[in-house]
Amino acid sequence: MITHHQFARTWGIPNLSVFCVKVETYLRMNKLPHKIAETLPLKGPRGKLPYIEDDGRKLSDSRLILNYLRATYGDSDQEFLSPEQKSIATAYQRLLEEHLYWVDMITRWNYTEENWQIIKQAIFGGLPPIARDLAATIYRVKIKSQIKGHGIGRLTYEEIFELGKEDIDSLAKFLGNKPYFMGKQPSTLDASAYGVLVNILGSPFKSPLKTHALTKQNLIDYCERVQTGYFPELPWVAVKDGS
Ligand SMILES: N[C@@H](CCC(=O)N[C@@H](CS)C(=O)NCC(=O)O)C(=O)O
Repeated sequence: MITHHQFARTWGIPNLSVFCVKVETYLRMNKLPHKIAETLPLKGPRGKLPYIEDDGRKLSDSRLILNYLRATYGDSDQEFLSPEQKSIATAYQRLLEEHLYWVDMITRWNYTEENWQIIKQAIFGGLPPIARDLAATIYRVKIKSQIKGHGIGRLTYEEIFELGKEDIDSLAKFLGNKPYFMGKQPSTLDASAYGVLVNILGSPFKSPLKTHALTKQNLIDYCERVQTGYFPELPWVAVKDGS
Protein backbone atom coordinates (compact mmCIF):
# COMPACT_ATOMS: atom_id res chain seq x y z
CA MET A 1 0.00 0.00 0.00
CA ILE A 2 1.27 3.46 -0.91
CA THR A 3 1.79 5.90 1.99
CA HIS A 4 1.54 9.57 1.06
CA HIS A 5 3.33 11.88 3.50
CA GLN A 6 2.06 15.45 3.59
CA PHE A 7 1.19 18.43 5.80
CA ALA A 8 -1.97 18.21 7.95
CA ARG A 9 -5.16 19.25 6.17
CA THR A 10 -6.24 22.82 6.71
CA TRP A 11 -8.62 25.57 5.47
CA GLY A 12 -11.12 23.04 4.06
CA ILE A 13 -8.88 22.26 1.09
CA PRO A 14 -6.86 19.07 0.66
CA ASN A 15 -3.50 20.59 1.61
CA LEU A 16 -1.64 23.87 2.14
CA SER A 17 1.04 22.49 -0.20
CA VAL A 18 0.36 22.68 -3.90
CA PHE A 19 2.50 19.58 -4.46
CA CYS A 20 0.80 17.53 -1.74
CA VAL A 21 -2.61 18.34 -3.25
CA LYS A 22 -1.24 17.30 -6.64
CA VAL A 23 -0.10 13.86 -5.45
CA GLU A 24 -3.25 13.13 -3.44
CA THR A 25 -5.47 14.24 -6.33
CA TYR A 26 -3.52 12.02 -8.72
CA LEU A 27 -3.86 9.04 -6.35
CA ARG A 28 -7.62 9.61 -6.10
CA MET A 29 -8.09 10.23 -9.83
CA ASN A 30 -6.37 6.96 -10.60
CA LYS A 31 -8.03 5.07 -7.74
CA LEU A 32 -4.69 3.95 -6.34
CA PRO A 33 -5.15 2.57 -2.79
CA HIS A 34 -3.14 4.65 -0.34
CA LYS A 35 -2.98 5.96 3.19
CA ILE A 36 -2.05 9.43 4.38
CA ALA A 37 0.59 10.24 6.99
CA GLU A 38 0.83 13.80 8.33
CA THR A 39 4.33 15.16 8.80
CA LEU A 40 6.66 18.13 8.25
CA PRO A 41 9.22 18.58 5.43
CA LEU A 42 12.30 17.76 7.53
CA LYS A 43 11.23 14.11 7.58
CA GLY A 44 11.26 13.90 3.76
CA PRO A 45 14.19 12.31 1.92
CA ARG A 46 15.00 15.70 0.31
CA GLY A 47 13.73 17.84 3.19
CA LYS A 48 10.53 18.61 1.29
CA LEU A 49 6.95 17.41 1.09
CA PRO A 50 5.34 15.47 -0.40
CA TYR A 51 7.02 12.11 -0.39
CA ILE A 52 5.61 8.61 -0.75
CA GLU A 53 6.62 5.17 0.43
CA ASP A 54 5.77 2.20 -1.73
CA ASP A 55 7.08 -1.32 -1.73
CA GLY A 56 9.94 -0.41 0.64
CA ARG A 57 10.99 2.62 -1.43
CA LYS A 58 10.84 6.29 -0.45
CA LEU A 59 10.26 8.76 -3.29
CA SER A 60 10.15 12.54 -3.17
CA ASP A 61 9.37 15.34 -5.64
CA SER A 62 5.84 15.25 -7.04
CA ARG A 63 7.12 15.08 -10.63
CA LEU A 64 9.22 12.00 -9.91
CA ILE A 65 6.50 10.49 -7.73
CA LEU A 66 3.98 10.74 -10.56
CA ASN A 67 6.50 9.38 -13.09
CA TYR A 68 7.02 6.41 -10.76
CA LEU A 69 3.27 5.87 -10.25
CA ARG A 70 2.65 6.03 -14.00
CA ALA A 71 5.47 3.57 -14.73
CA THR A 72 4.38 1.20 -11.96
CA TYR A 73 0.58 1.34 -12.05
CA GLY A 74 -0.18 2.54 -15.59
CA ASP A 75 -0.40 5.87 -17.38
CA SER A 76 -3.99 7.00 -17.68
CA ASP A 77 -2.98 10.05 -19.79
CA GLN A 78 -1.52 7.71 -22.40
CA GLU A 79 -5.01 6.48 -23.18
CA PHE A 80 -6.44 9.76 -24.43
CA LEU A 81 -3.78 12.46 -24.89
CA SER A 82 -1.98 12.86 -28.22
CA PRO A 83 1.79 13.58 -28.14
CA GLU A 84 1.04 17.25 -28.89
CA GLN A 85 -1.49 17.47 -26.06
CA LYS A 86 1.02 15.88 -23.72
CA SER A 87 3.64 18.47 -24.57
CA ILE A 88 1.14 21.28 -23.89
CA ALA A 89 0.21 19.64 -20.57
CA THR A 90 3.89 19.46 -19.57
CA ALA A 91 4.42 23.14 -20.42
CA TYR A 92 1.39 24.18 -18.34
CA GLN A 93 2.58 22.09 -15.41
CA ARG A 94 5.85 23.98 -15.47
CA LEU A 95 4.00 27.33 -15.60
CA LEU A 96 1.94 26.29 -12.59
CA GLU A 97 4.66 24.71 -10.50
CA GLU A 98 7.77 26.69 -11.44
CA HIS A 99 6.28 30.16 -11.83
CA LEU A 100 2.77 30.76 -10.49
CA TYR A 101 3.64 28.69 -7.40
CA TRP A 102 6.39 31.19 -6.52
CA VAL A 103 4.02 34.15 -6.81
CA ASP A 104 1.78 32.36 -4.32
CA MET A 105 4.78 31.65 -2.06
CA ILE A 106 5.59 35.37 -1.98
CA THR A 107 1.96 36.08 -1.12
CA ARG A 108 2.23 33.79 1.90
CA TRP A 109 5.75 34.34 3.19
CA ASN A 110 6.66 37.92 2.21
CA TYR A 111 3.67 40.02 1.21
CA THR A 112 1.81 40.98 4.41
CA GLU A 113 2.14 40.34 8.13
CA GLU A 114 -1.46 39.03 8.12
CA ASN A 115 -0.63 36.38 5.51
CA TRP A 116 2.58 35.41 7.32
CA GLN A 117 0.65 34.80 10.56
CA ILE A 118 -1.78 32.54 8.68
CA ILE A 119 0.91 30.32 7.13
CA LYS A 120 2.90 30.30 10.38
CA GLN A 121 -0.11 29.05 12.33
CA ALA A 122 -1.00 26.45 9.67
CA ILE A 123 2.47 24.89 9.58
CA PHE A 124 3.82 25.40 13.10
CA GLY A 125 0.65 25.89 15.15
CA GLY A 126 0.89 22.39 16.62
CA LEU A 127 4.29 23.07 18.28
CA PRO A 128 4.72 24.52 21.79
CA PRO A 129 4.99 28.37 21.67
CA ILE A 130 8.78 28.80 22.00
CA ALA A 131 9.60 25.98 19.58
CA ARG A 132 6.90 27.29 17.22
CA ASP A 133 8.31 30.82 17.06
CA LEU A 134 11.89 29.62 16.69
CA ALA A 135 11.11 27.02 14.02
CA ALA A 136 8.89 29.48 12.12
CA THR A 137 11.56 32.22 12.16
CA ILE A 138 14.32 29.89 10.93
CA TYR A 139 12.05 28.40 8.29
CA ARG A 140 10.95 31.81 7.07
CA VAL A 141 14.56 32.88 6.48
CA LYS A 142 15.07 29.69 4.46
CA ILE A 143 11.95 30.15 2.33
CA LYS A 144 12.72 33.83 1.71
CA SER A 145 16.18 32.86 0.48
CA GLN A 146 14.62 30.27 -1.88
CA ILE A 147 12.31 33.00 -3.23
CA LYS A 148 15.28 35.27 -3.82
CA GLY A 149 17.26 32.40 -5.32
CA HIS A 150 14.45 31.73 -7.80
CA GLY A 151 14.85 35.33 -8.93
CA ILE A 152 11.23 36.43 -8.75
CA GLY A 153 11.81 37.66 -5.19
CA ARG A 154 14.07 40.39 -6.56
CA LEU A 155 11.16 42.11 -8.36
CA THR A 156 8.74 44.63 -6.84
CA TYR A 157 5.34 43.38 -5.64
CA GLU A 158 3.74 45.26 -8.51
CA GLU A 159 5.93 43.43 -11.03
CA ILE A 160 5.47 40.05 -9.32
CA PHE A 161 1.68 40.26 -9.25
CA GLU A 162 1.55 41.47 -12.86
CA LEU A 163 3.43 38.31 -13.88
CA GLY A 164 1.14 36.17 -11.71
CA LYS A 165 -1.92 37.75 -13.34
CA GLU A 166 -0.51 36.82 -16.77
CA ASP A 167 -0.38 33.18 -15.62
CA ILE A 168 -3.97 33.35 -14.34
CA ASP A 169 -5.13 34.88 -17.66
CA SER A 170 -3.35 32.18 -19.62
CA LEU A 171 -4.91 29.42 -17.50
CA ALA A 172 -8.40 30.92 -17.70
CA LYS A 173 -8.15 31.32 -21.48
CA PHE A 174 -6.79 27.82 -22.00
CA LEU A 175 -9.44 26.22 -19.78
CA GLY A 176 -12.23 28.17 -21.50
CA ASN A 177 -15.49 26.21 -21.30
CA LYS A 178 -13.84 22.82 -20.98
CA PRO A 179 -14.54 20.87 -17.77
CA TYR A 180 -10.86 19.89 -17.45
CA PHE A 181 -7.69 21.45 -18.84
CA MET A 182 -7.15 18.84 -21.54
CA GLY A 183 -10.83 18.40 -22.44
CA LYS A 184 -13.69 16.27 -21.19
CA GLN A 185 -11.56 13.91 -19.12
CA PRO A 186 -9.32 14.76 -16.17
CA SER A 187 -5.59 14.25 -16.70
CA THR A 188 -2.39 14.63 -14.69
CA LEU A 189 -2.34 18.34 -15.54
CA ASP A 190 -5.54 18.73 -13.53
CA ALA A 191 -3.88 17.31 -10.41
CA SER A 192 -1.25 20.03 -10.74
CA ALA A 193 -3.64 22.83 -11.77
CA TYR A 194 -6.15 22.11 -9.02
CA GLY A 195 -3.29 22.00 -6.48
CA VAL A 196 -2.11 25.49 -7.41
CA LEU A 197 -5.51 27.08 -8.08
CA VAL A 198 -7.23 25.78 -4.95
CA ASN A 199 -4.33 27.11 -2.93
CA ILE A 200 -4.94 30.56 -4.41
CA LEU A 201 -8.74 30.55 -4.51
CA GLY A 202 -9.61 28.37 -1.52
CA SER A 203 -7.05 29.60 1.01
CA PRO A 204 -7.41 32.58 3.37
CA PHE A 205 -4.52 34.68 1.95
CA LYS A 206 -5.35 38.07 0.50
CA SER A 207 -3.39 39.45 -2.45
CA PRO A 208 -3.77 41.13 -5.85
CA LEU A 209 -3.18 37.64 -7.33
CA LYS A 210 -6.24 36.25 -5.57
CA THR A 211 -8.33 39.33 -6.37
CA HIS A 212 -7.52 38.78 -10.03
CA ALA A 213 -8.17 35.01 -9.90
CA LEU A 214 -11.57 35.74 -8.34
CA THR A 215 -12.57 37.51 -11.58
CA LYS A 216 -12.23 34.20 -13.49
CA GLN A 217 -15.47 32.35 -12.88
CA ASN A 218 -14.33 29.36 -14.96
CA LEU A 219 -11.32 28.83 -12.66
CA ILE A 220 -13.55 29.04 -9.57
CA ASP A 221 -16.03 26.56 -11.08
CA TYR A 222 -13.12 24.32 -12.05
CA CYS A 223 -11.81 24.16 -8.46
CA GLU A 224 -15.29 23.34 -7.23
CA ARG A 225 -15.66 20.63 -9.89
CA VAL A 226 -12.39 18.90 -9.01
CA GLN A 227 -12.89 19.24 -5.26
CA THR A 228 -16.44 17.90 -5.21
CA GLY A 229 -15.43 15.15 -7.66
CA TYR A 230 -12.34 13.90 -5.84
CA PHE A 231 -12.64 15.25 -2.28
CA PRO A 232 -16.38 14.92 -1.58
CA GLU A 233 -15.66 14.94 2.18
CA LEU A 234 -14.43 18.55 1.85
CA PRO A 235 -17.46 20.68 0.96
CA TRP A 236 -16.50 23.48 -1.40
CA VAL A 237 -16.81 26.78 0.39
CA ALA A 238 -17.36 29.85 -1.77
CA VAL A 239 -14.07 31.73 -2.09
CA LYS A 240 -13.63 34.82 -0.02
CA ASP A 241 -12.68 38.33 -0.85
CA GLY A 242 -9.16 38.59 -2.22
CA SER A 243 -8.21 42.12 -1.40
N1 LIG B 1 9.47 20.19 -6.87
C1 LIG B 1 8.99 19.69 -5.60
C2 LIG B 1 8.63 20.85 -4.69
C3 LIG B 1 8.24 20.41 -3.29
C4 LIG B 1 8.23 21.59 -2.34
O1 LIG B 1 8.80 22.65 -2.61
N2 LIG B 1 7.55 21.39 -1.22
C5 LIG B 1 7.48 22.43 -0.21
C6 LIG B 1 6.08 22.53 0.35
S1 LIG B 1 4.99 23.20 -0.87
C7 LIG B 1 8.41 22.06 0.93
O2 LIG B 1 8.35 20.98 1.45
N3 LIG B 1 9.28 23.00 1.30
C8 LIG B 1 10.16 22.83 2.41
C9 LIG B 1 11.49 23.46 2.21
O3 LIG B 1 11.79 23.93 1.10
O4 LIG B 1 12.24 23.46 3.17
C10 LIG B 1 7.80 18.77 -5.83
O5 LIG B 1 7.26 18.79 -6.95
O6 LIG B 1 7.44 17.98 -4.95
